[in-house]
Amino acid sequence: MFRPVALLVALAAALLIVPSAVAVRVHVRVEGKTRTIFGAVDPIVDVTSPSANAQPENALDALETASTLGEFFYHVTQTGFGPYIDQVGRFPAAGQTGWVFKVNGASPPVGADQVKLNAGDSILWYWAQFGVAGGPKTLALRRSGRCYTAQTQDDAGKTTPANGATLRVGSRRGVAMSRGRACIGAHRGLLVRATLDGAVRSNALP
Ligand code: B12
Repeated sequence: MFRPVALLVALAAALLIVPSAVAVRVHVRVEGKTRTIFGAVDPIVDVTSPSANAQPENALDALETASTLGEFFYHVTQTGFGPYIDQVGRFPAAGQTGWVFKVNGASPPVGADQVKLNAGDSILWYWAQFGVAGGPKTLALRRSGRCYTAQTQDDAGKTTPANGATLRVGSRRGVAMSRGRACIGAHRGLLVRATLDGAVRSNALP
């Protein structure tokens, strides 16, 4: 039979070991300049930190995990602010374009390695072109029955109906959304997503 002290020691040892084996389960998507690079449907992936000392897992680890699962290239360079993702897939950051990320719809004001992840978070990495008005809004698509609602999200995560958005059903011709809403018929096997000029394409839904 275990003595209480031995039991406590065994428990403490177990707790010390667990973190290096445990992953955080989050949604990850990577939207490129012209197409989705990883996770159109915002899949759940198990993100682990490459180093037990660097836990908890962060938004850079999420990109690393997606890159492994999706076999796509990305590149990190060290800058005065810390590690900077200067390329994902084919396109390097240049001039007013580059790679940015959001967590749960909002753009963190710090580098990806500084943003710790919690289970259930949604991480979106995307190619962005910046102008005088700032960067592009992102699009979030939801479904209720046969109707879809698209909203734009700014860097603070504030949502507004995606006026002028188009609902795309597979590669079929798009359906104009009215105030970011449209209802469609059966489309078995095809994924649906929303697009809007100047905004990052939405997640895909069945
Ligand atoms: C232009 C710019 C960008 C462009 C860079 C385009 C390019 N060609 O590479 C884009 C829009 C892509 C960008 C992205 C981001 N940026 Co920025 N960016 C700037 C800005 C306005 C100017 C930088 C610059 O050109 N300096 C002049 C050149 C000569 O110096 P440089 O050292 O070579 O600059 C490079 C680095 O700064 C790097 N870089 C740019 N942003 C960031 C952010 C981080 C965390 C790191 C490590 C590096 C980095 O890109 C620059 C050009 O290659 C600064 C604000 C400022 N005044 O510094 C913010 C700034 C550096 N960015 C910031 C942030 C938070 C980000 C993002 C993390 C935002 C996000 N949530 O995604 C991302 C980076 C994500 C990633 N890819 O790893 C913060 C950093 C705060 C902090 N303490 O960490 C700053 C200070 C703005 C702010 N006040 O909030 N950024």
